[in-house]
Amino acid sequence: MGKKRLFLINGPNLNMLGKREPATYGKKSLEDVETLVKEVAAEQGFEVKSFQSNHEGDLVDWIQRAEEEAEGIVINPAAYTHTSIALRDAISAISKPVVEIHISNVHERESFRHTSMLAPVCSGQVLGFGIDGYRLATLGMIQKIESEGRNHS
Ligand code: CA2
Repeated sequence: MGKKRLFLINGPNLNMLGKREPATYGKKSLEDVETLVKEVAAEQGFEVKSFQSNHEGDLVDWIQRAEEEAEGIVINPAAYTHTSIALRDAISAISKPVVEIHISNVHERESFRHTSMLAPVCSGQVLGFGIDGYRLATLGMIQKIESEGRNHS
């Protein structure tokens, strides 16, 4: 059997990380985030497939792919967090665990960021820890996968 795999999915505008708004989103690039998650996952024996898109339907496609190709998903859905029934339905339709991560503390920002359409169908949520939140989300995701495996065997 091959290595266990996680999907790292980043939503709209996160390709701008490190290029704009460092006060809110830090100085690290999306590539730095992907490297961080790959390193953290590799230490736990997992490989990572990483995907970023500005398009809602493409994100839906990747969530669906996880059912066959990954053990779980770490996702920053960005602005679609607050609006997307399509992403919520896609997460509901798969059996794999999904952890939602936000770089900023959305609860100290505008009220429209306080609601997540996705949190009720996710296994967990990490927010407000900057880029390091991706590390926490990845470790939490792997712990969940490993403990579910133990429960079922
Ligand atoms: O805090 C987060 O991670 C967010 O998911 C980021 C989203 C925002 O809509 C959510 O409410 C919270 C925005 C991502 C935009 O990313 C940028 C990065 C650098 C420069 C400009 C935008």
